[in-house]
Amino acid sequence: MSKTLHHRACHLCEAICGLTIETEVQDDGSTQIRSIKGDAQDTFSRGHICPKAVALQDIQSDPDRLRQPMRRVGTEWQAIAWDEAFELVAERLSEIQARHGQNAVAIYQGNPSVHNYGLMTHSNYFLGQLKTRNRYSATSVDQLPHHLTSHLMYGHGLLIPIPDVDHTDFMLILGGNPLASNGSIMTVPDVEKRLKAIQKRGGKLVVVDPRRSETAAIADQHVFVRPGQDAALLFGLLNTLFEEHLTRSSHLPIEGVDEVRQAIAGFTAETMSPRCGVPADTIRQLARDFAAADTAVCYGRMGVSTQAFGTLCQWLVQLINLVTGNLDRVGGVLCTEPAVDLVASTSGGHFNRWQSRVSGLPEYGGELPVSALAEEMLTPGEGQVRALITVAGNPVLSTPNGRKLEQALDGLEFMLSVDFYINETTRYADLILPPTAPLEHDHYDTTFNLFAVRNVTRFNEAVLAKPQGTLHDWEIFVALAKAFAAKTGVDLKPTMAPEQMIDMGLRFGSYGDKSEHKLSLASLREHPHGLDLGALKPNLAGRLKTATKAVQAAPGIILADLQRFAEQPQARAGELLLIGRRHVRSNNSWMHNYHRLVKGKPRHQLLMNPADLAQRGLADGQRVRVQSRVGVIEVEVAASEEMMAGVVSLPHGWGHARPGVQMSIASEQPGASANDLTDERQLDSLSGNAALNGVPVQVEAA
Ligand SMILES: Nc1nc2c(c(=O)[nH]1)N[C@H]1C(S)=C(S)[C@@H](COP(=O)(O)OP(=O)(O)OC[C@H]3O[C@@H](n4cnc5c(=O)[nH]c(N)nc54)[C@H](O)[C@@H]3O)O[C@H]1N2
Ligand SMILES: Nc1nc2c(c(=O)[nH]1)N[C@H]1C(S)=C(S)[C@@H](COP(=O)(O)OP(=O)(O)OC[C@H]3O[C@@H](n4cnc5c(=O)[nH]c(N)nc54)[C@H](O)[C@@H]3O)O[C@H]1N2
Ligand code: SF4
Ligand SMILES: [Mo]
Repeated sequence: MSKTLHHRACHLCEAICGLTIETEVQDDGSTQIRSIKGDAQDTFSRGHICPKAVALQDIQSDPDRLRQPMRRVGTEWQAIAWDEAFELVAERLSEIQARHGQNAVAIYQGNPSVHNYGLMTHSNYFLGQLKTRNRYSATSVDQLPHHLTSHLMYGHGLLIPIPDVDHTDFMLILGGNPLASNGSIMTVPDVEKRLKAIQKRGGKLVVVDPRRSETAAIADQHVFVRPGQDAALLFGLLNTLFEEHLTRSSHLPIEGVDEVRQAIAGFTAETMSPRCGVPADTIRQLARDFAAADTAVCYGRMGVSTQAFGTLCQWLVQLINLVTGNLDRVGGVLCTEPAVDLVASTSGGHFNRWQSRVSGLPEYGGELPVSALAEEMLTPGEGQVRALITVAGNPVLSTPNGRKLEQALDGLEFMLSVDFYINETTRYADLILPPTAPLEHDHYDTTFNLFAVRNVTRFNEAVLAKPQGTLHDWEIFVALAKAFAAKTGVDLKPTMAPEQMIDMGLRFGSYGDKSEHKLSLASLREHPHGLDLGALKPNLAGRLKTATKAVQAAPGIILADLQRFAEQPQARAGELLLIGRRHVRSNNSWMHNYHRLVKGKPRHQLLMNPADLAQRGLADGQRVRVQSRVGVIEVEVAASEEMMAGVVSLPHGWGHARPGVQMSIASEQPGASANDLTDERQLDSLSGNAALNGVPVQVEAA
């Protein structure tokens, strides 16, 4: 029996750790995975691995994972041939568009769409042909405020400055828990060691979070903040920097700083303190500490973008780095120079060119906010959505008011899912097309090299051969494109394989044919542990894509949003606010079907401060009813000193006890869905991003 060692990047989360995977050919000719370990020779991830990567072998062997197209007939699923499936899609979608117009077909693309490069290169080959304005994705339950802010300030939604974790002296994290998430919009494998290294070289780590998270627990300082009120804290910080003359000049061309200074003159630490629940002295001292550090980073993630003032938060984060001279500076925040550069090769994007039909929510980059999806299906009238395509997504569990979305899915004329599970969402599909599993296709990270804390690049071959009769995601989209073009009489331009596109991207990129590196697919193949292209360096001045080629510190639509912030009603006394959390053994909604990850004590309880429990006469471990405007769930409550009083925490992605879900292990430990409580009307109305954090709830004994 022959054994082989493979070197391969993990693309389950944003950290892109290098793995060493041993496979063995069995007597019957099949290949089995023997072990999955961190790759010590990857100079970026340095051997780091987390439990999810070990579960790649469970994804591979999971009997619940679909391996052939499945068509639903009533509540029954029947296998059908690929060609028949493609023909069915072309027939149904072209017919629905002919009857009801192009916008009658909606598209939702989930999170793995940006992790699986074949979906990045080819999903639009088919989806683009549909020419629908009803495009949605997980972006608007996640990082839309980051893109909008970069689009407005730097001229490109992907030009996002990344924390220079390895060189900074002071790191201020708001609403991110990299010890659980392994970093986000900050590709930083081995993050715990890197954060502790800041402290070892005499620097400081400060975490702002309504929960004393795993990251807060290792920090030098943890500040509790009232959920959804980080903008108040950030205004207080920025105002203090101006008022106490703690600013530093920048080498960058910048327009609008004085306008900002005037606009926020009233937002002092003292006036902001009651809103965010952080003492004014703490706010002022934090501003002084930040400004006094030689280099410093302010970083705000999930917890501060998925809230009512998500865009204000991301803008304020940028401004704090900017006015302290830490934007585009070693030890501050810096933009990457990736080998395949989506910033260079795409235009800066657009915002609010059209709006959603029912609620008038703004488009960004051709997508509408997913909070509008259910109402676009449920509200009759011209332009009503009648069909849906989901790609690598589970919006029933991951978007606000999942129960309303279920109702909407139930009424569709046709639904197609490209996914390998029959889960809470895909059970409504008429047809499921399953792609190959992660280790069965090759990988180049088009997305997360762009957000990495060093300039890195790597290409890896598939670890396992593609089983007979299966297709990669990209091949499914090519086949769909051909079937649809044939049906509608469209002339389809030829395409090439993802790896060929990457080869071109590499060779035309800044490390390509015209550089000393001469990177190409062939040269990356010779470096399966990845290539380090050096530390991030200042480059923003040359990369700005704004009309004036200057940083726009005071975009008009953001300044206009200050009014909404000033007028926000105060929280009601005694109200509990719901927030989310992540765990290192879980990955959004889809990795609960692997025994290795879910074994042991449940990790999906509602966490609540002991004082809040006592006040309601509740006990640790009891089952409780949690109610919001939109729904009610039952869940076990756990007393936790980690929680700020008045705040409860529930992870999303659970709630597998829905009828028809065919994920046997997940169904045994179902948990409840946080998004049966989150409210599709609670938004960062500027961007349309969902406000998943800070949802008012009542909790009582079940
Ligand atoms: N309350 C609350 N809600 C949240 C969040 C929160 O913090 N709190 N987080 C939000 C965030 S940040 C995100 S990104 C979203 C995620 O939301 P979604 O992207 O909608 O959901 P996932 O759970 O990532 O589901 C991924 C789906 O893709 C499938 N899949 C996995 N790999 C592949 C592949 O290679 N190809 C294909 N075709 N399918 C694949 C899986 O089977 C699964 O069905 O959830 C959001 N929702
Ligand atoms: N293990 C694991 N890793 C993952 C994922 C996963 O599901 N599991 N998902 C991946 C995805 S899609 C993403 S987008 C990233 C997200 O990565 P992160 O942004 O690091 O997300 P979380 O770990 O959810 O951390 C969010 C933190 O925000 C806090 N928070 C909630 N509300 C507020 C608030 O109002 N203000 C402040 N200041 N803090 C608040 C929460 O308590 C929590 O500690 O993680 C990725 N990595
Ligand atoms: S942290 Fe875990 S899931 Fe994320 S890339 Fe690394 S090994 Fe994979
Ligand atoms: Mo995400």
